[in-house]
Amino acid sequence: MNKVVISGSGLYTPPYSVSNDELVNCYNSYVDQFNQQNAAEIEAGNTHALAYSSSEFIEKASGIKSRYVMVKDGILDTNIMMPLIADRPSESLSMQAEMGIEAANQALQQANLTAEDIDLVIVACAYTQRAYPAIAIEIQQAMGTKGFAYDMLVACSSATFAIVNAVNAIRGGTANRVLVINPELTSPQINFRDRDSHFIFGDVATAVVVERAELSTSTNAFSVLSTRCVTEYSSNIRSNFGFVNRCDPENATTSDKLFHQQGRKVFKELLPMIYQHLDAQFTDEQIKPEEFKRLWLHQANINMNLFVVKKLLGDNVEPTQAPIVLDEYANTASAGSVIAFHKFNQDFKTGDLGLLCSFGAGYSIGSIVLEKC
Ligand code: CO8
Repeated sequence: MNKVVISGSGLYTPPYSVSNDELVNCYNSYVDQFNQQNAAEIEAGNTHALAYSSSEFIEKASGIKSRYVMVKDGILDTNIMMPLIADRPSESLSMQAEMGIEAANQALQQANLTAEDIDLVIVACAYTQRAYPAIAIEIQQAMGTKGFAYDMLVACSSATFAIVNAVNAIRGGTANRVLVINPELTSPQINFRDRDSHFIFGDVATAVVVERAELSTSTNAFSVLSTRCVTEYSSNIRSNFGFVNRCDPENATTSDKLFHQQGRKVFKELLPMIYQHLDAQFTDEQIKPEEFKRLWLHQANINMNLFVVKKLLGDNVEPTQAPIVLDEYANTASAGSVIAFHKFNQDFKTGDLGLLCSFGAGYSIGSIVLEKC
């Protein structure tokens, strides 16, 4: 079987940042507006008054301080509360292709490769902005990569599952060098009028090059030692957005067509799954958790990450062992663990071990053990 390495990574950070205070000010103005407009119904007990959001709650409950967005116009306008993203003509590059190419070029540069060296592109993210033609094929055309390309969606585990697909394609001989790209354009799916979730997500794009070890000339390559994926159906993180929505016009834009979740339940149900999943993988691979120099974990909630890390490594964990990026980027769906990997791997020496791990909707968990070459 071909040995496989991750030989480069890239990160595209969108141009606009939105702070918790900006978001909360807008949300609270909307609450005042709603409660005023519905005063009679609220008084009569037919409608619940909306409660204020707060930056203190957001930071304490999630660890998020700000997020990036591709388009800020509209998000902070109480009458709009969504990014105003204009339709582009079919001949123009799509927004997700544009974001993905920026990250992909960085990953190629780090891997010491050019686009023609790539024979498979996988675009993996929580949403693609259209069903077809695949964003990956659009990127293939725009960058000039060879071979074939496809899109895949597994919510927050899209990036790790796609890396596993890339590894298997190389091991099986259907590709030699794969670009895995995660253009996470989440802001159009955020319900900015929902207090429970208006603060959670941000936009970003990440990319990694996965290639046959013997072909790699990268000076910063990581050998893939072990991969593992698991899924278990749950509706606790859900969006009912889809191509059938228009067939029921009355319900086509109801709030269930945007991201929504039972955050507490997710917390309680997913954490034991993550721990059991990793424990089984480490046992099978005969690796002790303390042998990892770093855990590049999914970035949904700081308290969730602290729980996983403490369970694996004990109470005396240094912040550098499991870096947090969600304070600046918020939850970027599947890109979070790849951002952490990209930003925090330069101090690795030959033989150092790291774990890339995602967890989220589905439920889904993907984990990859990496060793610095
Ligand atoms: N401001 C002030 N108070 C608030 C707010 C707010 N914004 N929101 C809730 N509260 C209140 C609640 O009403 C509640 O009040 P009370 O006790 O009176 O009922 C109190 O604060 C506590 O509420 P919670 O119990 O809900 O608060 P938590 O401590 O559980 O924190 C979190 C909420 C942050 C949502 C937390 O539960 C969490 O992060 N859970 C993990 C969820 C998770 O990991 N989800 C993964 C989702 S991402 C994913 O899988 C990818 C999907 C695809 C991408 C989608 C792109 C859009």
